[in-house]
Amino acid sequence: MKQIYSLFRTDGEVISCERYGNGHINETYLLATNREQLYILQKLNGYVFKDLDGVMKNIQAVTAHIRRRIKPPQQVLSLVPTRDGKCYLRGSDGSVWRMYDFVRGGICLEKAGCEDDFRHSAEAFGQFQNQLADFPAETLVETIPHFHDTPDRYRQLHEAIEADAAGRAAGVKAEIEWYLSKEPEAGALMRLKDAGELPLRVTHNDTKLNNVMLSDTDHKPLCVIDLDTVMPGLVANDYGDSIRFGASTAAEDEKDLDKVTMSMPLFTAYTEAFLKACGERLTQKEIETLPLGAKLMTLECGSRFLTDYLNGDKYFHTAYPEHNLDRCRTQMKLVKDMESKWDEMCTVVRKAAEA
Ligand code: ADP
Ligand code: GN1
Ligand code: MG
Repeated sequence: MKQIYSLFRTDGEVISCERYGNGHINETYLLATNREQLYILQKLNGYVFKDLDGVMKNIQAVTAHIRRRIKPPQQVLSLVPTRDGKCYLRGSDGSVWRMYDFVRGGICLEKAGCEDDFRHSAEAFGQFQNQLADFPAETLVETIPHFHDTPDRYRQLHEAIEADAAGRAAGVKAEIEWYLSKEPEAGALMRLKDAGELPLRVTHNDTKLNNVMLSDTDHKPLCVIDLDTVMPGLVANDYGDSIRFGASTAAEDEKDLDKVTMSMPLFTAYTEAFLKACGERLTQKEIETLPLGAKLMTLECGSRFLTDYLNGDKYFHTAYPEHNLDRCRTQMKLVKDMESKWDEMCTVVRKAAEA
């Protein structure tokens, strides 16, 4: 690692370098220097992102745009240049490495400790969308084509079932059958987008709770991170992915499905804060389709976990062989729970929009 980090302009000499965080995609390291500076070093995932130059170009442009709009204590990710003045490093093997200043005074939560924490994450993502509302969307590289095209995710699931590359399909017949039974519902948001009924906006597209940093003192929003997937997208998907991960009463990989439900108090807290943060800009149709975003993002993510399980765990980082399967099962349980709470979810959204 030394030959990598020594090529960046750190303040002081690096004295430790350890694997860090719980991201499923990049390789993340925390570095400390003898001048008490902390840095985040990341090896970008070249399997997931085919255009790594494009990813970095987007991040430079988006962070520069946000930097002009934030007020302290809010922060934005800040890239550390390489010694020859570039914003990332390309290794001789083609790998791409980047370094960020460590966001000081912040914490990343894996689970909302209380409704207020989740409320604050909603404010952060709502504000993030406002900050990018006047960003020239056409200049963004589509870092993962069809990222939240749920019918296309189903196409990939069909391919994975057909290929059965890891020989796992026979063992997960029930899961395959359930996901396929939901396929007719998968295209609802894409159809509205294609019909021009939902606008494309600059969205984050990966709005998990651990992709936002809150202040370590009062847990107020501090900094939105993980900007690799900032692209034109649907508001319902940003909202929905937050609900999928953060309103669950259990971890994404919980084995005991009895523990996995969608918490209505957390759902309500997020909805109220999100609509307050960006509500005025949203169309009536966008607001109406927020519950659909929650359900379809959960269905889509679950189908991606199942696809990756069938493909032999090529995409998401896994800690054990059944990891993607456990994740796919929690998403099934969450979708079912959302279906049982559907009317209540729609009422909460309607009331929050009227408030
Ligand atoms: P992945 O795409 O793999 O999820 P992230 O960019 O989200 O990668 O980083 C993984 C984790 O590293 C985050 O969840 C967060 O805990 C931590 N992290 C990333 N960037 C920073 C930063 N600039 N300051 C502090 N922590 C960070
Ligand atoms: C990945 O990078 P991370 O861990 O924040 C994934 C998301 C999934 C999520 C599931 C680029 O997010 O789309 O929803 O895992 N990111 C990418 O936890 O595929
Ligand atoms: Mg992340």
